[in-house]
Amino acid sequence: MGSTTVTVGFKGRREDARLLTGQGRYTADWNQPGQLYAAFLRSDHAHAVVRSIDTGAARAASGVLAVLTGADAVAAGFDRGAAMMPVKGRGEALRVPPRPALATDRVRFVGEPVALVVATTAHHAQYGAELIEVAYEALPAVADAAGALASGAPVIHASVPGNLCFDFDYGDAAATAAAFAAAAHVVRLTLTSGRVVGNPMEPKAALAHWDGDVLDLWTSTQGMTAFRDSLASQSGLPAERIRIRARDVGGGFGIRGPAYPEHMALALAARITGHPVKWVASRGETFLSDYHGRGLVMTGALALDAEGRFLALRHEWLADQGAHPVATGPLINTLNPASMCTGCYRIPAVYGRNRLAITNTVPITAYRGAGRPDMAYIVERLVDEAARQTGIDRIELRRRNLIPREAFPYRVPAGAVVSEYDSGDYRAALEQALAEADWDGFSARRAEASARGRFRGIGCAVFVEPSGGVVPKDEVAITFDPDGQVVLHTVVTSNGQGHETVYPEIVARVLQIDPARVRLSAGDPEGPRLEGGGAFASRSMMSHGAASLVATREVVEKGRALAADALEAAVGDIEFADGAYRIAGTDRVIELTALAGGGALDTTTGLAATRAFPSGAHVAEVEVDPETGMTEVVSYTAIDDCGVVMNPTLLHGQILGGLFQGLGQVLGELCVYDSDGQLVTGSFMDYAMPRADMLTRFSIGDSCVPSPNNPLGVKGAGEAGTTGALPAAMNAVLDALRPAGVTHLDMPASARRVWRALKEARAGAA
Ligand code: SMO
Repeated sequence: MGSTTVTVGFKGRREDARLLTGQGRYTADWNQPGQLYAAFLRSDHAHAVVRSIDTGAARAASGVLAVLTGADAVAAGFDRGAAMMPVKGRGEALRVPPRPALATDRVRFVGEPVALVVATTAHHAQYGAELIEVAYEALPAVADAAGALASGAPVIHASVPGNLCFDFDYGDAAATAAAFAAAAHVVRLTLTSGRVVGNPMEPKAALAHWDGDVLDLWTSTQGMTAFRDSLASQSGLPAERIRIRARDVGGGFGIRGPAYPEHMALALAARITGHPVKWVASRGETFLSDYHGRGLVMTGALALDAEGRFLALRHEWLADQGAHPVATGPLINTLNPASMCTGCYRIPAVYGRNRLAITNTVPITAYRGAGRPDMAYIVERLVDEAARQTGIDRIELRRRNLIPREAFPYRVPAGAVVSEYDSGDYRAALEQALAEADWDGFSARRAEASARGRFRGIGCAVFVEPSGGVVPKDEVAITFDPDGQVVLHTVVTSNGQGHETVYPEIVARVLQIDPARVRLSAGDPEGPRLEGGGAFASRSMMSHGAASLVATREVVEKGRALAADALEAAVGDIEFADGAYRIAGTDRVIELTALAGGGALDTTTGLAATRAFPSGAHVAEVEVDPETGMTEVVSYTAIDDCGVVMNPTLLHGQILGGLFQGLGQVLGELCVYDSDGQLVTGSFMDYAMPRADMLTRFSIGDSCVPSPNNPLGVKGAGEAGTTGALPAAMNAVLDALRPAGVTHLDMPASARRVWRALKEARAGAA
């Protein structure tokens, strides 16, 4: 249970040689004999009535074999909306309007698929799409959540009055009100977590092919079962007649979880033409149609007593859901953040209300962190603000209020939202991060920066987040190749996490053999039939990793009885070590794999993955150039409790990737719509993706408290970097700017915004 700091050192992963030499197999790499190519015609209106669609010229164009419109989608029954929301809100269920694979009489966001052209080449399909004439009648559009809920706003779906698709609350309103009434200090902040675009390296792509009445769909996905079920619920196709095929996936981030209308349209096109149909999105289509993330306006209020003890918290969130509630969008804006609504602090009362609005924009779903970075962000900015207002040092204020190690399991006072932090030592992580970041030496560094004309700031964040999610059971199977290779089968496929490296290591550790003797077979529809979820909510280690451990132990026990028979000894006399059984005290040995013939050791095991709560303490240090507003993260320290560390290289790679994704949002990423619903940031020219030089000095360490909730003791790491980065880095930016009179700033701290904030502060002071 000790704490260790591990300096990041990169050791190769098993999949790297394949992936780095162009031998990865992404969706676009799959082909089927006789395949055709598709192109989508997308709406260029944010909100319009579709009066008519003339497909005549397109159908007559060279190479074009079919043109599909919304009428085809409706005729096929591919027109159901789908969004996950297991609870009711304030008396009403989530409103999910129907959603055809292709728009019918109305378009509701720029980029919405309107027609699909199938042709002999991708270029012919694209050319055909340009020949389609759509008669639109423009309607007033609304591109922001507050505007959508305002009276008189255009109604986007007849079945969603006032554009409010879900109204949710949690906690104890009365207790919270009483605590606020008795408070010595009340701190209030309204912050945005702006809309961002996931932008996986691999754009959305699919190859649809009907094998009789079974749909084979090659596509990039975070989980074949969730994807299959998502496609089934939107299309009405029975799940057992859908086979999702994915090998390598070039990034997930939440947005590769669900099936999209494009997938349904391609399935339909393959059925109608009788040919496999392939489509690979352009980067422009990624911006226009991959579901976006965040899109929040959050108001938080913290009540403190005279000694700085936290008494109560109040949250009020306004979440933009885009033109349709989809996939986990509603969940991640309600239950996910509510499960961590008091952050790492002992706060007796909390009340939160989340309103989810429909707007004329791309729908929103989970995006790395999925509501958690936002909650960590508002809580940790409130704590810094409380420190400023009360005059209590911001670290001291945190020390006073952190949940102590002996208080676990800790039940969050979120009312009907049941959430119990499993384990942690937040104070230890904080102290470790402060030491590693040389927090106490900051004033000298600030003075030195000041002498160079730069504003230097330091910020910290302590955070906790639920990981795991909602899958009842995750199964893995172990089989044996005739040549003695152990094969681990999982339903989960990697979208960059290094499963090929780490899952075999878990099996090999139990068997005490070289991991090279274990091979991962992930997501093979022809492999053993397995139930289970995919890679989301930082879960694939606690779910499939833990199941691999349990399954391998079962294999060893099965083998023990067989070994006893083979060696003609009592089971009690059989020892297992180094992949072999031995009669204790003798040299009579038999290899485990020698007993595996005829499937004798084949094992399928399922595990119900229980949530865990990874946590961490991060410190960011930034410098701002007041002449340009350019903000640079000069150093970053991340101390994370992801539970037991399975493979430090992969763990720290996850943390680092998460940091970049969080810092991307802090420093530059923002998806902007005009008030009329036109997407302004539709390419990398306008949308500032983070680059490798954004963070060059960093230290990533572990402060491990094992989770009691799974056999590996792991907690998940995929989203921790992002969750910590938002509050830590923005607190640092504010710390840099406050001496210059800036009291408030929203993400991203882009040069333009920072420069303007400094200018306004100077004008205000003058
Ligand atoms: S944002 Mo995630 O894939 O739960």
